[in-house]
Amino acid sequence: MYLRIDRLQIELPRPEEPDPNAAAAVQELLGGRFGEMSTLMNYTYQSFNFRRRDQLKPFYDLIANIATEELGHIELVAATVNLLLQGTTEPGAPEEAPLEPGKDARNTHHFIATAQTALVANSMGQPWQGDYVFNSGDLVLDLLHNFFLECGARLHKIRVYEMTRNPVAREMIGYLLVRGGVHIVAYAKALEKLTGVDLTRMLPIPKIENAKFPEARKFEERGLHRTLYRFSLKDYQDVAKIWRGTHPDGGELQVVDGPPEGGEIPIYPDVPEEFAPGFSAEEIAELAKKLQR
Ligand code: MN3
Repeated sequence: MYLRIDRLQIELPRPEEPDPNAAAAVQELLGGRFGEMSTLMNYTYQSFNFRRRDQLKPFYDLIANIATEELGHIELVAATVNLLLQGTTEPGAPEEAPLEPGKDARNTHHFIATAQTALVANSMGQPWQGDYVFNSGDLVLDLLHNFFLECGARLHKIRVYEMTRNPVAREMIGYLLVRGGVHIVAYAKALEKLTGVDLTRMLPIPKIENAKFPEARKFEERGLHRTLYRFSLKDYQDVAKIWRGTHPDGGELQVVDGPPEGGEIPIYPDVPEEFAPGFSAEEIAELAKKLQR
């Protein structure tokens, strides 16, 4: 089962202006084949379906614990999409076509389907699909797939970074490059334990260091690339049997018992031209007063 903390894994900067086309590009990192929905659901189902947890617990703990971190990653990318879309349209009567800016935006679904918030879809609007989940039951093959998935995810993050200078998007990507880097090394270490093969010699894929990205570098300077968070009150302790020793780039690996401190979830304003959340500002204030009682 899950407990939930009402915070984002980092504090996101607030945008100075709307950037709906950056939001459309960022969708790839949420609902694309190599997006956070895919890492989340791959590790989640691999943990649900894991065989011989009694004997192979460190590998189970690693997959289950990383799955839980990924739940916070979809949350972070969704918040980024929402912030980038914020302010794209202004209130107005229907005959004034207040949603007209959405007509020429890359993703019209943001304006028609979700009232300018995140979709479970990629940058072209294609819905995330369950067959992005690979779970063969062969532990080495599943871990090898996860290593590949994280490297593909890294490539896509870097390409989206190269598509937008938006500081909100880049902050999120910088952080997730570092966290994805942890997961790449973690799956490589798990495979080394099982087979003796050192996959870290292939890294980085693609051949560019995280430190080349200022928004990733600052998180690495805080040691986050060497840190595995344990996302549980008491469980998944055996991650420390895999996440130990030195990082391929140097420095000691460490397990932190608990989540990152994180940042606040933004409060999204009402968007009357989208009829969301469906009450006027005065009615919302009135409701808030009533709910206080
Ligand atoms: Mn992730």
